[in-house]
Amino acid sequence: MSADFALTDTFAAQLFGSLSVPTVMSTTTEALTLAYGAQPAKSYFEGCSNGGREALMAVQRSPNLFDGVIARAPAYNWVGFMGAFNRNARALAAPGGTFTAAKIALLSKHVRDTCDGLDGIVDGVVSNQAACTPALVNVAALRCVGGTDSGDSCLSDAQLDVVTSWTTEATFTGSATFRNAGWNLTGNEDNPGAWRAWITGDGNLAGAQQFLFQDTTVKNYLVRDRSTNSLTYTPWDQNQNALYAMAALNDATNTDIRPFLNSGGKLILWHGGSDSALSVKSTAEYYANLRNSIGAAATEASTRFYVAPGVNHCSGGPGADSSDLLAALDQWVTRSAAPSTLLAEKRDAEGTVVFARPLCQYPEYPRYTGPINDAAGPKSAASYICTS
Ligand SMILES: [Ca+2]
Repeated sequence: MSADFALTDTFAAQLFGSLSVPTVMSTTTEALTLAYGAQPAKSYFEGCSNGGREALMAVQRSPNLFDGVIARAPAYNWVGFMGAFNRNARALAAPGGTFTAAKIALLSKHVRDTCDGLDGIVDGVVSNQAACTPALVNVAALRCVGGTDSGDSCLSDAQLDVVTSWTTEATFTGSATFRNAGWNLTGNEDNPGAWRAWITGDGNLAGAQQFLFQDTTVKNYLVRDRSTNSLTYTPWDQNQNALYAMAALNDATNTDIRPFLNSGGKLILWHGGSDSALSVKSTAEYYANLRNSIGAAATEASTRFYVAPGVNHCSGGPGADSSDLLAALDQWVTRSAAPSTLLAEKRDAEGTVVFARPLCQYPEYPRYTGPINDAAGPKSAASYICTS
C-alpha cells in the first residue's frame, strides 16, 4: 500500500484517484466491440475497499460509464479516513497504549457478553449493533485500578484512550467532508482479520495496515517528504492546501449523484458490520447524506445499502460474507426487479455453505425468530427476519 507514486508521478496519482477505471473501460469496450462486433449491452462495476472508492468515483465523476455499480466497504474519504487512521496510530503509540492480543480478547468478550444476545441469538455476532450503545457496553468497567496497566484483565487509561479514538468521530477543518464517523465496538475485534491486522499490528504497530496507510499518506501526499515521522504529524489539518489537493484527487464524497441516476444507473452499497479497516458507520453516513441530497424517493428508486453483520473488511470474520450482489444488480437493471432482502452465506474453504442469513437493508438487521434448542435452526436464513 505504498503511495510513493503520488510523490513523483502526477499522472499516476490521477490514475489512482479517479482516472484508472474510465481509462481501462475505454480500452475494454473497444476490445469487446472489436471481438463481438457490437458494444456490450450492459456494463457493471463492482469493487471493495479502494475498489469501492473507485466504484463511487465512477458514479460521481463518470456517470455515464456504467449501468450499475456495486460499492463495497468503500474507502471514499481519503482525507477523513487517513486522518482517523493517524489518530488511532498515535493513540496506540502513546505511552501505555499498546494493545496485546489478550487485551483485545478482553475487550471483545466484554462487548459480546453485553450485546451478542440482543439480536435473539448468541452466535458470536452482534447483529443488532444499534442497540449495543456505548452506554450499554460501558468500556470504563474494564479500567485498571488507578488507570495504570496491571495485566491482561483490565485496560489502562492509555488503552481506554485508544478505544475512545476508535469509537468517536474525527473532524478536521477545511470541509464538512473532512471527517470519519468512528467505529462500532462489535465484539469481533479479536478476529485475526480485525484489530491485529488493521490496528495494533499484533505487537508491531508499524506493521498494522492502518499505520501503513496513514504513514504513506503523510509522507507522499501531505508533507511530501519520505523522512517524515507520521506519528508526530499532528494536527492532521495543519496543511489545508495539501488536504484540498488530496481530496480533489482521491475523495469520492459527492452525494449529488443525479447525473448517474438520471442516466438509469443503479447503485448498491455493501459493508461488513465488523470491518476494522473502514467503518460501516462511514458508509451509513454517506448513505444518509445521499438521501438528504437527492431525496428519499430517488434514493429508494435507484440505490440500496446492505450491512453484513460480523463480516470483516470485504470478507472473512464470523458473519455470512458471501452474497450475489451482481445478480441482484443485473436483475434490477435489465428487468427492473428492485432488490429487497437478499441472501448471505458463510462458506467453508471447499465452498460448502456452513450457514445462511438474510442480507438486510440498513438499518435493519437479521433477528433470530427460529426454533430454540435446534442445532439446524440458526443455520437457516428462514430462521431470521430483517427488522430494526
Ligand atoms: Ca448474536
